[in-house]
Amino acid sequence: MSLSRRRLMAGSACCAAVVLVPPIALAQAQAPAPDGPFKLPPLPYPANALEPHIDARTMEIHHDRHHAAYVANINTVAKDHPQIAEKPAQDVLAKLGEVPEAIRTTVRNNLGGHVNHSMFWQIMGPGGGKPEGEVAAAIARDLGGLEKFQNDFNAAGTRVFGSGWVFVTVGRDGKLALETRPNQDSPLMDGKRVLFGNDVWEHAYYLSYQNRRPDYLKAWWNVVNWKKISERYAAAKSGTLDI
Ligand code: MN3
Repeated sequence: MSLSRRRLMAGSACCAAVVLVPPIALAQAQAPAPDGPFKLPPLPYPANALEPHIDARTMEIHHDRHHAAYVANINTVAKDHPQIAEKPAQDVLAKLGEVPEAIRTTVRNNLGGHVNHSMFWQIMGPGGGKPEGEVAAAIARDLGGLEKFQNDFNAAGTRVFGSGWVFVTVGRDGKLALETRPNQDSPLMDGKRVLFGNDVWEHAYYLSYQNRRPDYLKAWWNVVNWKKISERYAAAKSGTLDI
């Protein structure tokens, strides 16, 4: 077993991803992910595309190191447990109890981290804008309208203690709900579908916002890709939304 693999495994057994890691661990995380069935999706825009709301360095570290580490960790597990790659990720997460106990926490943290971030890059983009059409109507119907919803979402994200996510879930009937999860947990673990969500781990905002998570949450709406969210909404209603 290589040194880098031992380090990654040790890291995954302890904590999903560390925000402040010693230089040697960062260097390891920069190495290409071990070959395996799980792939790091490229950012769908340049790392600086979300400035000034999310700075390029934050995006580079977040995608190229944090997300890459989740992918590397889950590929390492898949070498000895290939069955975790034989089903869609959302199905594995919905039935974590069927995953061998020895790897269950590693799968929860790293497959969870992989799907959460894969969704996250998709639903952001430069340009901002407002929800339209069915999504706007669903926000008005289920979440009290855009202004109330954004205030509630930001408040929920602020209340997450430590690391976690704030999500909007969507049912097959198009109904929306707001929920938060710790660490890299996901509503997928309850068989739900995620319309979109925001990462409130410190690594998502600390370089620009330091401890001011509420400022990050507020600014984040400027980089939400409502067109992509509309596509995800339509997919959810037709039963084809995966992660
Ligand atoms: Mn993150």
